[in-house]
Amino acid sequence: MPENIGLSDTPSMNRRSVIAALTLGAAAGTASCAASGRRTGGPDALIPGGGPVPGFDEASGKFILPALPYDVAALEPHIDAQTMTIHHTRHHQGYVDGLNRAITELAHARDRADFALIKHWSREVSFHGGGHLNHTLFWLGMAPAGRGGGGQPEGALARAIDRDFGSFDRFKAHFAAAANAVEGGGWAWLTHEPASGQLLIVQMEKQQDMVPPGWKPILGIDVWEHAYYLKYQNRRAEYISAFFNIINWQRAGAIFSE
Ligand code: MN3
Repeated sequence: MPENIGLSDTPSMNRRSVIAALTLGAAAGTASCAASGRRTGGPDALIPGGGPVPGFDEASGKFILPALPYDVAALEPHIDAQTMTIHHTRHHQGYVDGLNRAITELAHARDRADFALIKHWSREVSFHGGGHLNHTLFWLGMAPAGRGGGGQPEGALARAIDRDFGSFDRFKAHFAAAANAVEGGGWAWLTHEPASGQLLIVQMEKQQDMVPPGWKPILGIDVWEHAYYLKYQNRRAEYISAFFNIINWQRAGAIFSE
């Protein structure tokens, strides 16, 4: 995802600062990251003053699983604790591991000057890198209902939603329909298209397909079955409806205005 929906137009942004920009919105709450000595954010931080950066460990040079910014049960009843635990510690960890593995394999390929598997490992970087960043953004994009989650956007983002969708209710119906109609595993994202300045809702297939480069991800919902099946089974629309109770609109607004 870094290349698909990167947050910055700054050519000098490297991998780390992209991740910093993508993940700092609610990172002030990830105390365990600070405790473990991971690097702190630079000028690309979404929250003034920066904060600990989840998702990459400077010391080891490896991607890591960021701590959740809230307790695993904090989003109940909309997302249950068991789903959160499995989703975070199994699925998201799998993307982290897959990304690290693919990067290592590509280094080995360069060492050997053997690019027979270049298509496979390049795709693995894209898929698992997308999975890592998508999930990091997803956790940070939610907050407990009534304690930062739910309600409606305010300020510039609210005005842009009214301008581009007609009203918040029309946006909500559009976003929910897009998410509900994703075929197989994927996401729906509210994005900012930089050339026109419009907000556009797009589907993402798998973890990386169909979001154009440079489009800023403002709000995303994971509609892979692993995100909801334990609680909602086949009722994806109920899960999407519940998601609106836990959207962290303050963070979405900060990303939009950044
Ligand atoms: Mn997922």
